[in-house]
Formats: sequence, C-alpha cells, structure tokens
Amino acid sequence: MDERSPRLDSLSSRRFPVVVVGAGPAGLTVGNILRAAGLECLVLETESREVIERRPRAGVIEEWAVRGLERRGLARNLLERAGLHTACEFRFGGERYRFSYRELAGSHHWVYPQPSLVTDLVREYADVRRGAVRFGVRDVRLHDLDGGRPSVSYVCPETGRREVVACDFVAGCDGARGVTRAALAPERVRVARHDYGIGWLALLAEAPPSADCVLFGCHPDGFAGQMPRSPEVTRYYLQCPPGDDPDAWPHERVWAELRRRLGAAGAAPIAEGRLIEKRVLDMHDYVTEPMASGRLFLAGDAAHLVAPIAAKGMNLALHDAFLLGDALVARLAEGDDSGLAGYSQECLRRVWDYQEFSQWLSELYHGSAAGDPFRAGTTAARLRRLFSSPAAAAAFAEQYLGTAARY
Ligand code: RFL
Repeated sequence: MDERSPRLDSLSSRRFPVVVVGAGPAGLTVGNILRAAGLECLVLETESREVIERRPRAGVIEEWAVRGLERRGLARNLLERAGLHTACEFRFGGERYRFSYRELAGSHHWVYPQPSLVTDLVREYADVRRGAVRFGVRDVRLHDLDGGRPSVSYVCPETGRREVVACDFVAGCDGARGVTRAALAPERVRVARHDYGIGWLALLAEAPPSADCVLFGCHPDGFAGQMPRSPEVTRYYLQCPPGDDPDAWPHERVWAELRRRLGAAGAAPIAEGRLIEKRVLDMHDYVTEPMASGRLFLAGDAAHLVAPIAAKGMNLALHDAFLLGDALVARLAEGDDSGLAGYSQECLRRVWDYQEFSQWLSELYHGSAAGDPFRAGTTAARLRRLFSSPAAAAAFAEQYLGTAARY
C-alpha cells in the first residue's frame, strides 16, 4: 500500500499538513485538535455523514477521557446530557453484588452513545472549526510515506476520478477494517493477536434499562451484560458460540436468556423491548507495534482492537487521539518532534494495560460457563475476592476506570 507518488498530472492542487483517514472518534478528535491550533487538515471518510452519526457502538467513557475532551472544548453536549455512572453490579449464584467504584477510584464513567459523540465531534470539526472533510470517498491509498513527498489518494464519489492530496503527515484512524494499518512497513511492525474463542450477541433494545447501572451476569450458561445507553435504548450482551447466527436468536429466546442469566434475588424484572440491533461479535484483540512508521501514525482501532469485554476501545482511541493531535501541533507549529517520536510507546503502555485487564475480566465473565469445574472454581474465587478483599476491589476499580498514576 505504501506506493510511490502517482503521476504528477493527476496531482490535485490541494496540500494539507495532515490527512486524517477515518472520521470516527479518533480521527475527528485529531482533526479538532489541529483546527483549534489553526492548522489545516483533511479528513477522508468512506461512509456518509448520516451513517457515521447513526452507527451504534460504544457508550461507556472513562472520566479522564471526558476531561480530555472537555479541555479541548469537545465535551459540552456530553457533559449536559450524559449519564453519570459510579457503580456496576455483578450477578452470580442468584445474588446481586453492587460494586461502587467511585469511592474506590475517586473517578466515574459517563454513558454517552458513540453516535452522539461522533455527531458532536463532526459538527465541531466541520461546521464550527471549518475543517475540511470528504465523505463517501472510495479506494483510499497512501503513497511515499517514507519519502519526502507523502500523499494520500482516493476516488471521488461525485466524479469517479482519483484525487491526490499532498501532505506532511497521515493519521491512520480508519478503524479495524481500514487500509492504513496495511501501509506500515511490514518489516518494521509486529501485529500481536489474541482470540478468546468466544462470541457475544450484541443487542440494542428499545427499552429502558433494567437497572440504573451496568450489569454483569456471570452464569454457568454464559455471560450476560446490560449497559444503559439512554432512557429509551439499552444495550445487552449474551455470550454465544463464535460465529453464531443472529437469526438463531429470536425475540423470545433473547429475553428468556437475559432473564435467566441476569436473574437475581430482589432484582427488578428485565424490561423487554423491540430489538433494533442484533449481531454476533467474535471476541478478539490485536496490537500493532509500533503504531507508526515514516509519516504515518495510527490511532484507535486502526492500531489496536480490544474486544468490547471491558468497554475500553473508544477510550483508547481518544487517548491516542489526544497524544497524536498534540504531537502533530507541537511538530507543525513549533518544530518540536518529541511528541511524535514518543507517540507509539506512550500509547502502547495504556493499550497493553487495558488488554491485560480485558483478558482478566474475560475469565471473570466467561470462566463459570467454560464447562471446566476447575475454571468455574477459580472464577468463583475471583468473584468472591472482589467483594471480600478491599485491596482486590481497589485494584479492580483502578483498572476499570483507567486511573493508574502511570502506565
Ligand atoms: P471507528 O469508530 O471504527 O472509526 C473509523 C472510521 O474510519 C472509516 N473508514 C475509512 N475511512 C476512510 N478510508 C478507509 N479506507 C476507511 N475504512 C474505514 C469508518 O467508516 C469509520 O468511520 O474507529 P476509532 O475512531 O478508532 O474508534 C474506535 C471505537 O469506535 C471502538 O473502539 C469502540 O466502538 C469499541 N467499543 C467500546 N469502546 C468503549 O470505550 N466503550 C464502550 O462501551 C464500547 N462498547 C464497542 C462497544 C464496540 C462495539 N462493537 C461494535 C465492536 C460496543 C460494541 C458493540
């Protein structure tokens, strides 16, 4: 993918210091940081604006990430509308165990649907800060990333012609299925992968939450989770075989399983509603190291995927974007290269920490359903320890909230 520059006669006249590939949380945050510093950049996105503003995904955002957005003038709507979450609840052995993490970590989560955040970020970038963006582009290619004349080309949706944009840097923010990761020089990068061998049926229901907090059901028949999204819409998860067919999960089966796996003494009934999203996610992770080569810097899911087990992916995408945006500003406005030089290492410390936590949490969620009495026993011990050992509880809260003093 790292191709030589295309023929000069196809070069468009535009030149941008930075081309950002992908208008997700990572790309739009980088773009906003650059525009706030008065720097030009071009965001290229394969989907339409309507699609990115509606695509449902994450919802749980850690406080440090929200504060990072707030410092950059990007959290006004979020702070007005998002739900504040200070506790979660585990359900196992037919009982409820509330885990109040704010007291332990001194921090909390906000719940704000990813489409709302993307809508805010794109409005701020394109309409307020007047950043350049092209939606619906096709066949994005990167050129000459190691040479002196990097550029990005794409097929224009209106004309069908290939446009070429010269730049100094490329921010690869095009998610797990994008093209920029493949443009890293293969001899210089390593992609580490992990497959949990587990599937989750990810559901969105037109129903109010069944409890005021995130629920984790650790059941011998499989994990079940509830993540409130808004008063009208709730996300649920059900563990299932990887690659399972969502059509094998009709309405009645979904709600019967949720009632069983999340059932506990004294719990309010599960509020049923129409299922508006139903898809099977295979739980797997990857980490690309380093996250940069030549003039290309990856951020977010383009660089690392963390299965939604611990609700960490968007948080990591924002962390990368803060570091990359600030480093690009330092380089372009002040000639200071240090942020870009240390970017990958700085990101990867938090990435690996979150991956390790997800792996640990996966055993907590799925161990009792593994069909192995030994793993069921150690999982039960792990669960009990969270509610019997203050030290274990504090360690969990720190990892769940991402509040470690150093990564
Ligand atoms: P995104 O959001 O995937 O955005 C990438 C953008 O790039 C576009 N694109 C391209 N553009 C140009 N050229 C190309 N060749 C392109 N290829 C793709 C795409 O259309 C898209 O607009 O990546 P980014 O910005 O790195 O953000 C990552 C997050 O979206 C992701 O990590 C989270 O959604 C993960 N996640 C969660 N993370 C959390 O922190 N908290 C959560 O509660 C949480 N819940 C979830 C989740 C992910 C889920 N799914 C669907 C895997 C729940 C679910 C169900």
